[in-house]
Amino acid sequence: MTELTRDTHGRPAGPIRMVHLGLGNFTRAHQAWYTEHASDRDRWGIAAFTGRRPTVAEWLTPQDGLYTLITKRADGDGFEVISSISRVHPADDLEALVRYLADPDVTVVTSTVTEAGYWRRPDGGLDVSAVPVATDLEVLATALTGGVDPARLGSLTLGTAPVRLLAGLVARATADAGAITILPCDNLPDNGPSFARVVTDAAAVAAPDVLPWLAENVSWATCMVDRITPATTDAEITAVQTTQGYLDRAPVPTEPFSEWVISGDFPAGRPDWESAGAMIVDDVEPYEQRKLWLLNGSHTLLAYTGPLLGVTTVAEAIAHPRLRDLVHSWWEEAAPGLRVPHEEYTRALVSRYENPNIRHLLAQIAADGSQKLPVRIMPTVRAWRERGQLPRAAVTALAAWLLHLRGHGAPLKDSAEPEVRALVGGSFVEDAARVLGWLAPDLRNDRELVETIAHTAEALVADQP
Ligand code: CS2
Repeated sequence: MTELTRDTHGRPAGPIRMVHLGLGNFTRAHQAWYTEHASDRDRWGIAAFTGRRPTVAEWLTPQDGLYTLITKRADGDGFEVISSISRVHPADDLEALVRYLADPDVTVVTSTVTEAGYWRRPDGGLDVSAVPVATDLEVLATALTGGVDPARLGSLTLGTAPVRLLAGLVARATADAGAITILPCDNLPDNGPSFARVVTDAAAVAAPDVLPWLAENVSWATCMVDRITPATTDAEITAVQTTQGYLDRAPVPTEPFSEWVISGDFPAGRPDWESAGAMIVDDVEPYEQRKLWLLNGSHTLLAYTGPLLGVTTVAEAIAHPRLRDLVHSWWEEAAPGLRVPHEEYTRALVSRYENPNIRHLLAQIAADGSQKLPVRIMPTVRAWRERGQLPRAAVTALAAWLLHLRGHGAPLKDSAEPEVRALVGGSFVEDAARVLGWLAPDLRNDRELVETIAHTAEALVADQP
């Protein structure tokens, strides 16, 4: 079996001009794919840093950063070798991050650090009381006393994305390497300003001298990203071996649909992503809300209701009459708050969900509900409660999450785990009050809502087959 390397496959590695933080399957199906298809792709190589686990660096480094993207169409698979990632580093390779960011040729940083990776307080500021954040701030502040020494910066151990990025930006300021744009790609409303806020808060504590440089040289762009990308299984590794004749340790399965809507300034340049189909707009919010509420919201709804009915994938869920009706009810509840048309979008969503060739596990989507429900479901709940109405499908999502916390469905996997697990364990009404108070402190005294969540949870349990 041949190996996948640049001697035999793909394009030569492009010069590193972009850094990505948090390399996962999604980035490899999305931002790296857009860069691969940009008209000026040979001029833009990506240096990618993994998320918490370094495994993808271990898989991709022997493959010179190459991997196979498998586009899973309803009628079969398409295979493509993606060459846009020039180097992969474990997340904790701060020496490499500092070196790249101090290089004037590197002008864009993209990131997918997950919702939890921003370390935000409910008001959006950096949660400086969280131990990993406080530790990082202390380490960085101490290293900076007496001036910036890039070698010393690179030798630090920092665990949180905002402080790591800040260390890189401090090195860039010291090297006077010029303007750079940070483009976060997480499923968060206003991801650019959100990331800007936590990194600036970190700077105010650990590196206040760099604040004027940050304000002048760093642009924070915002974007909406979309491509359903399940986790890799052995089936994909085998499919590449049998159809392509080489060994790829980490191919990525994805759907044919893809969307990227970006706004912001790139004064020092960026790849020609429009030529690959990205949309550049003045205001991302309408697209972001449509995607977060209709797609991610329905995903979250299914992630907790599906398992109660014995359903494990999105395709099975959308084929289940009760769950399908629930999704349509949710779309009717969320849509009135949108500023862009949704009919065609939801029609397309149904066929994306029905794709028989995509095995998207509800358990994968169920992770980190504490971060997802507030941005996907709660804006609709809030809008309806302001009018004194009860959005039944949204309430069902909240009730089903409550049951998930109580141990129904897939095992709980949540970055706020000890806290959210402790929300349940009393009566349904007590649990509902705590869950609601945690997700939306402004609604905590809404008795009617609390009781409806509790009754819905009880009914869901009673209805289980
Ligand atoms: C999903 C998303 O896991 C999840 O929470 O809702 O990963 C979703 O598949 C992507 O945002 C699609 O673009």
